[in-house]
Amino acid sequence: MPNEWACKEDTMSIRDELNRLDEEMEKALGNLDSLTALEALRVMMLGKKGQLTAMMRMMGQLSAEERPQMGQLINERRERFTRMLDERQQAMQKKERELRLQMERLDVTEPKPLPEIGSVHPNTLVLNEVVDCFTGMGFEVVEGPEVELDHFNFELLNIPKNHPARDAQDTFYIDDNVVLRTHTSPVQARTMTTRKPPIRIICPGRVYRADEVDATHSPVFHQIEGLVIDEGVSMGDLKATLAAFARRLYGSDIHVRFRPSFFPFTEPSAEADLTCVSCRGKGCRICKGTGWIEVLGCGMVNPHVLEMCGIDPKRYSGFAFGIGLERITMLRYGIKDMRLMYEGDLRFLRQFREDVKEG
Ligand code: 2NM
Repeated sequence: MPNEWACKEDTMSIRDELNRLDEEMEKALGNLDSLTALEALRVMMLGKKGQLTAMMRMMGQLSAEERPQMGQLINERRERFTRMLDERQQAMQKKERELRLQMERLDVTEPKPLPEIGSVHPNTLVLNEVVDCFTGMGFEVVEGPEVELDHFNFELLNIPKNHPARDAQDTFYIDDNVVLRTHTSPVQARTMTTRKPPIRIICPGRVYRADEVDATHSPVFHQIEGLVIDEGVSMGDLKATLAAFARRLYGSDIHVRFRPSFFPFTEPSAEADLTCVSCRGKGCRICKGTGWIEVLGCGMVNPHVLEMCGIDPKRYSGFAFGIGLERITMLRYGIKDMRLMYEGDLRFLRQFREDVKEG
C-alpha cells in the first residue's frame, strides 16, 4: 500500500489521493473475477486497515477548518465505494446463481436408456393368449399338482394297469402309486370328482414324459387341456369351441377338421387339424404339402370316465381336448427347434420383448 501520502500535510494532496483511490477502485472493480476477489477489494478499501481508514487517521494532521471538509469527502467515498461493491456483489451473485441453475438443470422429461429388463417367454405369451381366449368363452383356469397319484393320472382316466401309456418308458415313476403327471387330465379328473356340472375349465401346466430330446420332443413340456361337461354337450360344441380358439390365435381364415383317433378317456376321439398357419392352406414344407397341421387331440369324454368320477353319464355329456403348448408356440412364432425354448439363451428370448422390437 502506498504510504508516502501520509506524510503530506496539505489538503490538495489528500484530494489527489482520493482521486487516485477513485481510479484504483474503478480499475479494481473492472478486473474483478470472483466474489473472493471482491471481498478482498472491500477489505483493502474499507476495512480497519484499509486505505480510507488510513486517510481518516491522517486527518489529525489537518487544521480544524480543513478537517470537516476532508472528512465529508472521505465519508462520501466510503458510502460510494460501499454502494459500488454491494451492487457489484449482487450482480456477481445473480450471475453465479444463474450459471449454477443452468449447469444443474434437470430435464425430467428426458427419456433415459431402458434398463436391462427380462422378456416374457414365448410359451407364456401364447399361454396368456390361450387363457384369454377360453376365459372369454366362460372357461375357468384350474391347476393341480405335478407330482400326481397314479389314481388321478391313469386310473380315473380309463388307462388300465397294462396300458402302453403307463409303460415305464413313458412315465417317470416316483413309486408304485406316485408319478410325475404325464398330462394335465388328472386336474380334470380331480375337478370332476369334486364339482357338479356344469363344468367349463382349462388346465394349463407342466407335464413329464420319458421321451428322447430332439427338435420336437422334450421330457418336460406344457399342455393346456380343456373340459366341458353339461347336459346336451355335443361334438358340434367341441368343434365350434376349437374353431373359435384357432381363429382367435391364428386368424379368421383358419378352419378345423377332425380325423378319427383313439384315446382311452374319450369316445369318440379325434385329432384336430388346423389350416396350415404358414401357407394358409395352399401346401408348404411345414404342412408337408397337405395344407393342414395337426395341433390337438380331443373327443367326447368316455362315459366310463364320467361314471368313475361320480358324474351321471345318462344325464351329462362332455368334451375334452389336449393341446401341446410348445407346438402351438412354435407354429405361432415360426420356432424351428423346441430346445431353443428351454436353453434360456438371451439372443433367443430377447426377440420376444414386446416393448422394444430389435431394429
Ligand atoms: C387329450 C385328448 C383327448 C382329455 C380328456 C380329459 C378328461 F379328463 F376329461 F377325461 N382331459 N383331457 C383329453 C382328451 C386330452 O389330449 C391330447
